[in-house]
Amino acid sequence: ATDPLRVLVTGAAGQIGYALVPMIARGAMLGPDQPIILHMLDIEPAAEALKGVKMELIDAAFPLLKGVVATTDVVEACKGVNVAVMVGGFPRKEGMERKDVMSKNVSIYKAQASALEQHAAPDCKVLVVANPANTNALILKEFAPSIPEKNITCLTRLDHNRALGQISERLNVHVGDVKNVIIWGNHSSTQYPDVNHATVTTNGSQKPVRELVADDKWLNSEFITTVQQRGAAIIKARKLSSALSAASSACDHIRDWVLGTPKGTWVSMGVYSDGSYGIQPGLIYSFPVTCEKGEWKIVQGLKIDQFSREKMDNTAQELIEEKSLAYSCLN
Ligand code: NAX
Repeated sequence: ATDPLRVLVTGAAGQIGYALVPMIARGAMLGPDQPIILHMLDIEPAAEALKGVKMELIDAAFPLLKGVVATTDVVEACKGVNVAVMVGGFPRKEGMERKDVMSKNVSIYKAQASALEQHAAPDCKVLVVANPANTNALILKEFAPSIPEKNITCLTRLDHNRALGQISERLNVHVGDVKNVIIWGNHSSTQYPDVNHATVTTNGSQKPVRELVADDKWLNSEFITTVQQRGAAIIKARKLSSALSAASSACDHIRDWVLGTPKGTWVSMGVYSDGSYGIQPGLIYSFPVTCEKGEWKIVQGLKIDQFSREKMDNTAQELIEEKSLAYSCLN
């Protein structure tokens, strides 16, 4: 029998946590044959709610779920974890300054970085979901220097999946037949959803999305803003932010990272920039990646036109500013 893997979910009593933990326990993240021990962390005000989630996990009698740790102690939460999904954070509340939100999250991610560094399994893979996701991941990386930087990522797969969804709706094709969109940059409204290399499989052959949509005006404006603003549209409709789609895409992110991307397919992940595509090293930036044997690799050699270049640089610029804001909070 396979040994169980320990998966940490922080902020597990929250909305995304509530959608995410049953998905993990059903094998959506690490596969249908991989037993799981779930570690759930939240803070004291949510301790009772967290207990309730644990009760429900027990009641659901998941065959793959070999244990549940529900705690408000970050050290206990991080012990021996193989995968860490960081959903907990300080939300932006109305009227709050950007700097105040950043400052709260910097101190959370600094503390959790140290706990992971000291207590997680040495090869632990980290996915940061909580906003500002790229910059939280960067802080985590800075304060967990012994965790290899390639093990620290942030979630832009939701944006990626939203882009696939928009193309599939527009062309009236199944979303599984659309692939190789790219989300470049920050998980924020400056992200650049790029369809220049995306394809649709119809009747066994692959056609470029640009050719099939045949409406550059829509692709270069409305499509991009719809994907960028999708989070806000969900809030408007649901009076709550995206949760099931965020949880599902977090599973997709880890699953593809650990089990590999299908041949000929790439996905978007926020990863530590090595300078590819002229993006300043030292930022966590979303790139197209392929994964094999538990390692991601940035897709190289894609042609970048002037339109894309500007948008890729613009979102990099925002990340540079977030980084300096985050550093100014460290003192
Ligand atoms: P909720 O407010 O429902 O849940 C957050 C949970 O985190 C709460 O239970 C809270 O008590 C807990 N928490 C706060 N500080 C903590 C700490 N120091 N340690 C452990 N837990 C802590 O928010 P939810 O809707 O679940 O969203 C969670 C985060 O995901 C937010 O930061 C949100 O902005 C971000 N998102 C990121 C997305 C992405 O694609 N990267 C998309 C969805 C989502 O908006």
